[in-house]
Amino acid sequence: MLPQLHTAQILFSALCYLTAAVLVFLVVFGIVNLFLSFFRPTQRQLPTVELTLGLGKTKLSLKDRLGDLLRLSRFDEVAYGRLEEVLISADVGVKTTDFLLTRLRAEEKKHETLSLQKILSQELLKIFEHVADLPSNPSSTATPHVLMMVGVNGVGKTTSIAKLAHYFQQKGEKVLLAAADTFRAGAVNQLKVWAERIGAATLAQQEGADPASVAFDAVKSGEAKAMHQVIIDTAGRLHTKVNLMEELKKIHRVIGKALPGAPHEVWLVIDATQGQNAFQQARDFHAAIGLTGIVLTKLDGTAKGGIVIGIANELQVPIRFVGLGEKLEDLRPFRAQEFIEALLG
Ligand SMILES: Nc1nc2c(ncn2[C@@H]2O[C@H](COP(=O)(O)OP(=O)(O)O)[C@@H](O)[C@H]2O)c(=O)[nH]1
Ligand SMILES: [Mg+2]
Repeated sequence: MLPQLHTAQILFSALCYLTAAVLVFLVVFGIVNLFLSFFRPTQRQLPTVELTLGLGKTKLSLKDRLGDLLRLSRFDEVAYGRLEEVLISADVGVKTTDFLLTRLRAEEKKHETLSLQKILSQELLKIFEHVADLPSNPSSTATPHVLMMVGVNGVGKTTSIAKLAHYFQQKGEKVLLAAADTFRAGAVNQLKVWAERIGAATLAQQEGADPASVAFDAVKSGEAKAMHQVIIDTAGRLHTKVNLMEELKKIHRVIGKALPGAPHEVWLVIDATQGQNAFQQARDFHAAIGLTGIVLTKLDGTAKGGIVIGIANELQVPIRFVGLGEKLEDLRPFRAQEFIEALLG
């Protein structure tokens, strides 16, 4: 009886000590955490796995359509035929599909054991890396850094501008938005509402004002107020209308008069769901005013993201941001590696 009681007492005391130790640990952990929280930056950082997560929401995938082909390291003509079909159906474009197939045939001979998935990933990465460093960079040191956004109607220029402004503000930059879409009724107001929501400055004149004059004033104001970024919204215009493209060239010239060297970037916004038509827009805008970047929106609404491969390869214009939805956080910097992983799994 006695030894049993003794064991029970020992077990009970051990349990008490253990509970006390856990409690002490929790209290100390809580205090240390509270203390450390005073030193953590309050500014919210964008998550680094952003694009992977975002693309996870899309249907964007060549993997499903290529299936077992991706694992092969030797192909016959039937396999090449299937690959060609899949690349073209994903909006990669005929020219770039031909280019990729030629590259794959050459690489396949060189590497006996590499799978199609590996070789295709490498070739796609080469295309994106080649253009990534060509034009000036968004983190250019010019102050203010002037970014002009162009594109056809409804592709997502204005909303992308708001998302971009939000992105720059998250990095601690001061942003001024210029309402140079003075043509469409309600466009000035749409930009103002967005600016208010995210706490960015705006420069606007009345509807119908000369867009070049709005852009000029915005750049001057951005300079006077020591803004980091001046982002210029422009009216949507058909790439086939010569007079509208001339107006865009005028805005571009006038911005250069307000600040020599500006605009530092001209980004075309294209809608991924428009497929080859978006490619044609990129070609025409690039020829007319010289693009330094592409923003690809509505990737959440299509499985055909291949358009950016053709644009990077044939027009040599880098892809800067991708839009994956309508929320502020849904515009993410384009990262080639992650994009390719989302495509090929
Ligand atoms: N699903 C989705 N919708 C978008 C995206 N980007 C923009 N939109 C929507 O596209 C519509 C047109 O956008 P807007 O910025 O006014 O186009 P703009 O005429 O080029 O200025 C709006 O309803 C936006 O919310 C995106 O990445 N995904
Ligand atoms: Mg707009």
